[in-house]
Amino acid sequence: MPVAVHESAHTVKRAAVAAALVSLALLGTATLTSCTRADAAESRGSIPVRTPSDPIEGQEVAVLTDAPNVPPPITRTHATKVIVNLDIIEKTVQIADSVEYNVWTFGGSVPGKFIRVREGDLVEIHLKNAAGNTMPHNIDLHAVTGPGGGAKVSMVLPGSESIFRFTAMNPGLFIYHCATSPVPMHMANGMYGMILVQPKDGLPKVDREYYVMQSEYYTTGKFGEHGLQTLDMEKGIEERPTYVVFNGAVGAIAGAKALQAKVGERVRLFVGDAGPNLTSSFHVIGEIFDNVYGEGGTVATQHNVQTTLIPAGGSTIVEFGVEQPGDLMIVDHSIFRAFNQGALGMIHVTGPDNARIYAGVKGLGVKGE
Ligand SMILES: [Cu+2]
Repeated sequence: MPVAVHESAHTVKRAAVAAALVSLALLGTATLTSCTRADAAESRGSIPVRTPSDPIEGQEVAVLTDAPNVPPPITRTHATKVIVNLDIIEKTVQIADSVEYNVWTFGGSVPGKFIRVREGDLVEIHLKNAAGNTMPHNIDLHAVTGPGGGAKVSMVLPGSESIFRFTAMNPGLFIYHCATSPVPMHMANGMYGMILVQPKDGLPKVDREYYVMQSEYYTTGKFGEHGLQTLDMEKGIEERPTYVVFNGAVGAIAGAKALQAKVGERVRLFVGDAGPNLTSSFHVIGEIFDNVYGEGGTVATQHNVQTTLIPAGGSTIVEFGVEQPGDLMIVDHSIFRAFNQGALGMIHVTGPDNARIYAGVKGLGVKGE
């Protein structure tokens, strides 16, 4: 009997423990499940099927800029019709010291014009192919919702013009490029640029905005070989660029052409990677990105970043406060590209030195040593 009582008590105790464990487990599961669902829902966001509904008030001609300049922020609070006049120009430019190349351009330089519109705008692209040009061209803007991103309806022969419209429904920083066959050839020859679809509520105020675009040239001659160079398709296919550059040429944003900033300012870089092949490990030596809008989207997805990846055919937006004077080097941190292929730019920062932030104490590079 005592044994039976004991067993019975033990059984009851065991059952109670089991019940408690089960309820704890259930509670845990319920908590976990609800957390997971809430977090997942938040991280996924909603998936809108968009319909343009903002009334289009008036019309304006887009201000277009050459790199490294960016059109001023849009301050209007309504949607409008924006006319974008893009002239395709084939010309010979210098891509390095004594190295020339026959580029095909959107607006006369590589990279092409920077376009800035507002989310909800009705954008009308007027694409003119100059009479003296040799090739048909078109445009695929990654900001377009529709087949080919505009390429299907924008093909234009030398001496004529194509016009097409789209509503800029998704905000963000987008690449555009020529998509005429053979597409890699048109892109390798310089046919790319960027369009910012500014979110309706704008971007945080900064002191300076710059347009920086990485891309590659595949030339028949070696890096630095003088004279007029032509496209080496084999190198392109093998993804062996001769040049990797910012803003279309070696030194385009270095030395006397360096980007400028002052201590105490906030800087935003709109950075694109036209490829045609390479992903960029984008880095600014001596600076840390306070905000990175990953892949050119509209959410600051990360803070305090050293190097950010930019896919070919993609972009990123980086923002940082400038705290210390000196030259900040812009590089693709796949570092042979920076020091042997041209992927080197510069931000020249002026202003008061702050030894609390940065100071040499002893060594070869220290003044007075
Ligand atoms: Cu083209």
